[in-house]
Amino acid sequence: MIAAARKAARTLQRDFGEVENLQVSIKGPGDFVSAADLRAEAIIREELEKARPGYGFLMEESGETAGSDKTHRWIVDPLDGTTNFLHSIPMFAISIGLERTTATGPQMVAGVVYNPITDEMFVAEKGNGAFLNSRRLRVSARRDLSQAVVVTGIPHMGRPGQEPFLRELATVMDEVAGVRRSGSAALDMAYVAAGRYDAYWESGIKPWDIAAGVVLVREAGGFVSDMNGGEDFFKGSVIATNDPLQKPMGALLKKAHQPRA
Ligand code: LIP
Repeated sequence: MIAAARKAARTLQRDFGEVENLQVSIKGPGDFVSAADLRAEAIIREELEKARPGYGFLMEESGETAGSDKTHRWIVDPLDGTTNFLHSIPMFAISIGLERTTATGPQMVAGVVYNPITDEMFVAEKGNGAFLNSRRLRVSARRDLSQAVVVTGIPHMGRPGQEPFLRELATVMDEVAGVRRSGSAALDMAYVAAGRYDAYWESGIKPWDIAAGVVLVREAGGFVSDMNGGEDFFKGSVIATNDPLQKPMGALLKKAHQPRA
């Protein structure tokens, strides 16, 4: 997984430099970034197929590919933070997650999130901890929302959920020390695992945006759930945080959607 991320990163680093030149072109870098995304995905698929023949794939650009091994599936976003990349904002990552299905159902068991520009390689394997460039990661120890800096995703033009999000933001911003928006869910999850953010929440998210981050946060001692505290975070809503803030954050987001008195 690390080798696949590093190999794809080499083309993304080169393409990122080219995008900066394209910002001033009339056509803009849109098509170029789409090509960069597809190139990175093809490299990752080739490397993972060599390493683990038969595993299935769920990839942002090429969708679902069933494998001969029905118990393993890669869940991959080759370029999470596409809009940042398009605007030469160096906050994007390659995200590779591995899902294993046993008698108890599917579970994420390994994850890699790599930002090629900062050279930050976040890795985790179930039961073996989470690491950033070989340094052990732990989620933050903050227990009080009033001291917490939280991160989220903001719906934009063409994305549903703007009204519910504004209710969530109005409720959360009144209780925390700060709200951030990075543009990469994979890095948001990695930063929660590293203790940089105290909590992350987002609705309308895709499995490939957060699959690797689920393992990072859990192996760093944190908790990942859907907005109702369940395991359905691949259905589009996610909260990732530490133990003390798990309940307060969930209650705050539930309060945001209660009818106003
Ligand atoms: C992005 C997510 C981000 C979300 C953006 C976008 P992409 O993924 O990582 O958190 O808010 O709207 O979906 O599209 O750059 O891979």
